[in-house]
Amino acid sequence: MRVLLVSANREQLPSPVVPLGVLYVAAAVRDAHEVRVVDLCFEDDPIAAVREAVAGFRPDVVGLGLRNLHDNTYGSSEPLLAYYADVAAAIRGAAPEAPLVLGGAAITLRPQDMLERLRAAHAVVGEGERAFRGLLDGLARGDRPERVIRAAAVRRDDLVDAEVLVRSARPPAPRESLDDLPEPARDLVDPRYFEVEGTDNVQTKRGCAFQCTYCGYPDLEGRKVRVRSPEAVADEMAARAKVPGVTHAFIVDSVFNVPRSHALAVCDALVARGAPLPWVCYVSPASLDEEVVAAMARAGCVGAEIGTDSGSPRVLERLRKPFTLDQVRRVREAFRRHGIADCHTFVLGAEDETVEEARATLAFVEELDPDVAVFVVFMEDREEHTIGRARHRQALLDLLAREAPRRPGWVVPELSIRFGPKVTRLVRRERIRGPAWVHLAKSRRARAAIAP
Ligand code: B12
Ligand code: SF4
Repeated sequence: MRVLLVSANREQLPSPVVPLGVLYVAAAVRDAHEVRVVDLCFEDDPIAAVREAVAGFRPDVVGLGLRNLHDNTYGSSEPLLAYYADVAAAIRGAAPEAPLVLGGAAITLRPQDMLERLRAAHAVVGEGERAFRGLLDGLARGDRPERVIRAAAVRRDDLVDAEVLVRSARPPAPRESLDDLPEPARDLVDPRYFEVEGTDNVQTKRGCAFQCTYCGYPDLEGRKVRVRSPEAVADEMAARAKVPGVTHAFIVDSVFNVPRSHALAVCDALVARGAPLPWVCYVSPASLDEEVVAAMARAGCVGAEIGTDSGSPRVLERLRKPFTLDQVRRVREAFRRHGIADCHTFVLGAEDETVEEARATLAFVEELDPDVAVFVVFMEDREEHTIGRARHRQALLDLLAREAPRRPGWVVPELSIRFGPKVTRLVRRERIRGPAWVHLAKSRRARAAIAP
């Protein structure tokens, strides 16, 4: 069958992101089906581009990859959903006979209303490789597959009784090793990603075993951690380093440093290949010690993003974060010693946090003095906007508006403080490559070093 995969994401901040999931899915099906990818990220007229791609290829099936429900401000998802609906309508209009299959993080997080709203034939919830392949093979045989296809790693109670879920008699697919998956179809990537910014993405594992209350990552990848062979990861990094324009890698794991033994093994394998690319990753202060930080530095890590979330022990506990503030302090010191830039994200207004606790978070950030601190004011997806809630949010934003501008490493995307198209244009004009926040961190450190 002819299969067109469409990556709808057009978000350019903090940087354009290579559609790794779509490329994994493309690789998993192209031995049996003819596959094309159309990426709308850099298209001036995405609707015209998708119509043209459909008309030129005449696909039997169209897979629509949807990544983000939110932008960086975590405000309303309405504008994105309206855009996705336009893309879906354009596809349906140009190929009315071809089943439209939705996939990607946005679908896994909200499968049912996305199916309805985008009037699609199917939705793949969770990892797409086996599920989409099974769906295509079924369609090719003339089967009538379920409307929602759930990947084996995803266990979501709310989906079990979902109206749209036509139960399957088939048992879930057996768990395969991640090493059995073909490498992402990088020959199909739009080269403009590496002209603009230079960061490619690599995955070393899937899953997160922690249970922070608000976090959807375990829903996306499962709670059981499955790892790739460290050698395969290092080979992939070494190969990416040879691609013109690729200057950095982002390790997209939910948490790079857990399990600890795997993180150390990946670092060793990278060192054995001469630390081929500078890279950035997400870490958790839980079980992150000096030995791991030193190994990361040797292996080429230049930046670590940390979901520290709060400076209030009570709020951390409420969020079920698996670490203490003392662990955060120790990790900060270790990164400083080993020359890895750190970027901590703080979420104000989550759970029943009081304004006093929000202030305690700001005081903690001041004491911690990370290279970069990003602040987000929490908003539930489709949260009901009561007047009280709106006032509380506004009070937190006012607090940040007063405090953040005079602290050099503080970033507030929602208030465009050290974030936004203007900052990005400046960074690109200077021909700075790799994640912009790492450069903000470096320049802060350099200024601190020469300060009297
Ligand atoms: C790494 C990461 C980043 C990095 C990316 C770095 C890089 N160069 O790649 C950075 C920090 C830059 C980033 C930024 C943002 N991110 Co982010 N990010 C992630 C993370 C942790 C991993 C994404 C990833 O690469 N996964 C690996 C690939 C292989 O998985 P995948 O894309 O999900 O694809 C699989 C399935 O979804 C499915 N699939 C995918 N496409 C398709 C298509 C079809 C047809 C089918 C059938 C299946 C299918 O199969 C794939 C293979 O199994 C996820 C959370 C998570 N654990 O998934 C959040 C996540 C994707 N990000 C999210 C968001 C919101 C953002 C930002 C808007 C805000 C922010 N700062 O976090 C920006 C937007 C950036 C942009 N330009 O789009 C959200 C998106 C959903 C939502 N809530 O809106 C997520 C899910 C986290 C969350 N908060 O819930 N992000
Ligand atoms: S450790 Fe990170 S990825 Fe895992 S549940 Fe907590 S916030 Fe989510």
